[in-house]
Amino acid sequence: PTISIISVPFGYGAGRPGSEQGPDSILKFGLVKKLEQLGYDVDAGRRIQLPSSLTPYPTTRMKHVDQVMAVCSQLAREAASAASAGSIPLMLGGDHSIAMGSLAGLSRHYPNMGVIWVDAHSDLNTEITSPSGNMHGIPLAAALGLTQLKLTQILPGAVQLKPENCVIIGARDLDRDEKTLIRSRGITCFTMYEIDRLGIEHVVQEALRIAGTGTDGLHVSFDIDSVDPFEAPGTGTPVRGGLSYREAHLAMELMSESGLITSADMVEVNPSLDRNNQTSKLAVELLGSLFGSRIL
Ligand code: DIR
Ligand code: MN
Ligand code: MN
Ligand code: MN
Repeated sequence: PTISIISVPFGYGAGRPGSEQGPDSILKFGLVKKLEQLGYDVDAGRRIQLPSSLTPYPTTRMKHVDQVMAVCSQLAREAASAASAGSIPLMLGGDHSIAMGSLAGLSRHYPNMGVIWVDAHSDLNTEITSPSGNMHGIPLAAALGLTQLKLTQILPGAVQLKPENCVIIGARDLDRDEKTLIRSRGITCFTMYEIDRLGIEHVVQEALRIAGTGTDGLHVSFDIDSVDPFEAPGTGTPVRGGLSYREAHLAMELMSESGLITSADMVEVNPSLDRNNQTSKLAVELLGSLFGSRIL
């Protein structure tokens, strides 16, 4: 099998700079070699070009919305083309706003896709409810068709996610309107409370059942801030009480063993906030587990 790595060096969807350095850092710490050792053909040459209109000063309440749209449109085309070529698209962020591009593109190939969203946050704000104006807080809402911004504006022919095919894992910092939305739309959300009580194995198996049954593809969108800041300090919005090192790996190992995963994002790695490149190295290891690396 082939993995197509798509680098998306864009960080203006986050509140602070640095995640645009994520892709190069993850690649520098050996992702391609690791995936090749696991037996994949790796196509690592795809890189999204940034819009020339990039200015660090936001001009709208939702910050840098035009730039996010431009990056996501390009990414959507790359992801769609990689998926139709039969390979596994792996998007390296960048901040989490880029997932709107991933999902727009992938949904054209997998119109009934499931998504497992591993994140400290639920990314279910809208242009109306967002307290920060940061675009990385809205991608899951956008994919579900709950924002003014629609996936079809990113890529014609894109298909919205169905709430019953979407599962959040690792949440522990939800805004008020996000909580309301999770309840009203019936989105499955395994917060850290459920992980503590049920165990990560049970939670991930349930997530695979919910998002992987009756769907035609399964995308993992992995925000590195899902992992506890003790292990993953290099991220823009760290929240205490996250996944342990082994919980994160076991989640990836179980998703790998399911054989259901057809694409993934690894986002919010911010090398400028990291300690000894610990977070970039963790991202490489976790992607190894997602694509078949085993202890024994
Ligand atoms: C917050 C933070 N809910 C917002 N979101 C983050 O800005 O909408 N997502 N950091 O990863
Ligand atoms: Mn996120
Ligand atoms: Mn997050
Ligand atoms: Mn059960």
